[in-house]
Amino acid sequence: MALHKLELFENNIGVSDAVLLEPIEEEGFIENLKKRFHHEQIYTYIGTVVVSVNPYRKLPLYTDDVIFEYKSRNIYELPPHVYAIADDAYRSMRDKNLDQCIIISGESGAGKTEASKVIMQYVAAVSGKGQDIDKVKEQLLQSNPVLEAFGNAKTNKNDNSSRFGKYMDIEFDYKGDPIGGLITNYLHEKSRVAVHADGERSFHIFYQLLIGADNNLLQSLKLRKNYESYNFLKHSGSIEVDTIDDKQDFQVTKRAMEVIGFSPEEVRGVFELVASVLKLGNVEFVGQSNMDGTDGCQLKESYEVEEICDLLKCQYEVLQAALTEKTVETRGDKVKVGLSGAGAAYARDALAKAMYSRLFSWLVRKINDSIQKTIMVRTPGKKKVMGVLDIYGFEIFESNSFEQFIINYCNEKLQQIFIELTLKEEQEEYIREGIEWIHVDYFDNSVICDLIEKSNVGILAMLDEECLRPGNVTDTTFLNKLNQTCCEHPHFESRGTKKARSDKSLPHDSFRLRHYAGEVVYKVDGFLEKNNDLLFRDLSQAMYQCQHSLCKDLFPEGDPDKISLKRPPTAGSQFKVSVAELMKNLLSKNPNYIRCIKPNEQKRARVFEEHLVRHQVRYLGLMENVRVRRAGYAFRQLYPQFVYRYKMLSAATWPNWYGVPKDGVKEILIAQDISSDEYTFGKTKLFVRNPRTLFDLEERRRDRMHYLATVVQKIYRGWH
Ligand code: AOV
Ligand code: MG
Repeated sequence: MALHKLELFENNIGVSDAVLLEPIEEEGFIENLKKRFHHEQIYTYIGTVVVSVNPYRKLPLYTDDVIFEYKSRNIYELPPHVYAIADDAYRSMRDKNLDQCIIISGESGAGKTEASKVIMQYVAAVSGKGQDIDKVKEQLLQSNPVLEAFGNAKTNKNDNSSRFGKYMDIEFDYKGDPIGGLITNYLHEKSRVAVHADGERSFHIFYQLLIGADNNLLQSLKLRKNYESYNFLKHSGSIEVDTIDDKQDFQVTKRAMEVIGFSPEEVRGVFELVASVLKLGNVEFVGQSNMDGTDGCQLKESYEVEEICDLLKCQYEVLQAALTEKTVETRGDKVKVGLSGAGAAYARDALAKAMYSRLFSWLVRKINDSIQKTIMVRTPGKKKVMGVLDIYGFEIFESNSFEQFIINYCNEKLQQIFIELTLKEEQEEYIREGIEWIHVDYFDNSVICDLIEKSNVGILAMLDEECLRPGNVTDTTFLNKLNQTCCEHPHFESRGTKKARSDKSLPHDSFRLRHYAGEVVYKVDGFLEKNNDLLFRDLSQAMYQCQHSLCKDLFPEGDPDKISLKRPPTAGSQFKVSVAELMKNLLSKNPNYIRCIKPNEQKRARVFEEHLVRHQVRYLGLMENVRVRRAGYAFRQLYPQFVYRYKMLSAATWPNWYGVPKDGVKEILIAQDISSDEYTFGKTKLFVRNPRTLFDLEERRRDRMHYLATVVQKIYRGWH
């Protein structure tokens, strides 16, 4: 068996495992990634972690032949690849009965979603065949285009940016054949429905539908082909995107929905809702002052609402009233109060956002149900599971709001388990092998996680408290509260605290968190509203009254028989609960990591900007990862494999060693006069302290092979 990493070193295209770098310094690490990147080697290991640098071009790395090569091969036999990790995880799951998870992290545009698709492609290709199994595979693969159409959008960082977090469990039977899957989605960025930054777009499906649907469908949905007709789309100034073919993608989305098992009525129902969201954006109001001095408003024009009512099978009067008035309960009496023009516009956007994000969650549920139905016919038994996590990466924008706060909190938690698990895994290996564990210093980010999530005193708790407190609460009162509670915290800064009072780089309406990945300034504007996430009851009731097949499912709280006086949980606390569940789930599995890096901001091929990569290497904690992995011993190998590779270096082991492998290893080390400080014997593996020792051994092996080849040649010539 070849030790590929050393061969790569010889070929001078960098080392394929950064653990073998000597010395271990950031500069050398980045240089190595760069060298490899320019040789089309986008993957590099740190032990068993894969670091992936986005090539921004198609490389011949994902063909059936390559899959075949990686199938059932040992992780170090071939160049680093996501396939090798997928294969390793798949085989551990199948053969050792260990549930696996693959955690993919990295910033926006670094290649997480592409990596998750590569994993699914690999698993689909190497696992078994059969009618139901193939159907499940197809459903799992086709869930991607559907979720991307409804959940991804062009942002300034990525033309196909996932605006939701996704965790997918692929379930297998005892033979390792996929028999099901379960997708969980996290925090869909619904604010994008109503607004997006310059140069960005809303979710792909809106454009796909307008440009890809035939005239019949458009007419029946009462849509015009022109994006400019829709307020929710027209402000972006970035409608056509070079890398996106909306027309073709629409066909792909539709077909994927069919393959998954959506009925034609369901597909139609989905498009009716998408069309209604677009039309809602065009509903405008004119404010008026009522005789009694109160505010009020009217629809500027009625036809958009009429069309929505046609699509959703709703009574015009009901929707019109729900959009312009709200019911207020005072001392048991219900009173209708008119909304101001601005209030109605706010309620309209809230409805559009709720409709779209609930539709997205419904799609996820529907996909899960369809896959579930396929496996019902199969024999029950204990399932084995491989989870794939593709969640939005750490985000620092010019202006950061509640969404970035939540996304970065999630990344903070992922970093926490990354450190915990890599250390734990390393420590366990040492214990298994009976070797003394050497402590490694690393930055423990629990202190930041606590600052955000701790009960009663964390930022999320403060936010909830402010949302629930009666009286005059605003984003500013929330910030004041933070200033009081967190002023001493080393990772919190705001102008309202002593330590940052004169820091002019920090605006008065913001606070700064020192995340593990860097400092982020959050503007408090909108925190309360986004956390509250309330939809006026009149609107949910109007939606529930629609005769449209999906509306009752999407707005169950609108059922007048089930009016709950309990306040729904806030967005922040819901997210905290789902993140906690996710972490528990990940911790119960054997983790595998893919750490994605973005080499430039311009999405260009062959461009590797060191400063950008350095920043990511730092915040992904990759050097810590190398150090942990190198703690004490840089390299380890199973005894039989070591003997096989180096047997020519001792007369005792050459040409064959029939004794106990560990004794063979000893023979080789003694013959080569390697100092005993340099290695230690584990139960099944040899641990080598210094990469240099290994390189020396490799060099001697090469010389010896060369010598042996010359001898053979001489003998051969002598014979002839
Ligand atoms: P992300 O998932 O990490 O960002 P993507 O996986 O969507 O990033 O990758 C962004 C783009 O980079 C893709 O659309 C491809 O054009 C290109 N790309 C990524 N990986 C590869 C690869 N292995 N080979 C070729 N091109 C690649 V975000 O979803 O924004 O955080 O929220
Ligand atoms: Mg993505």
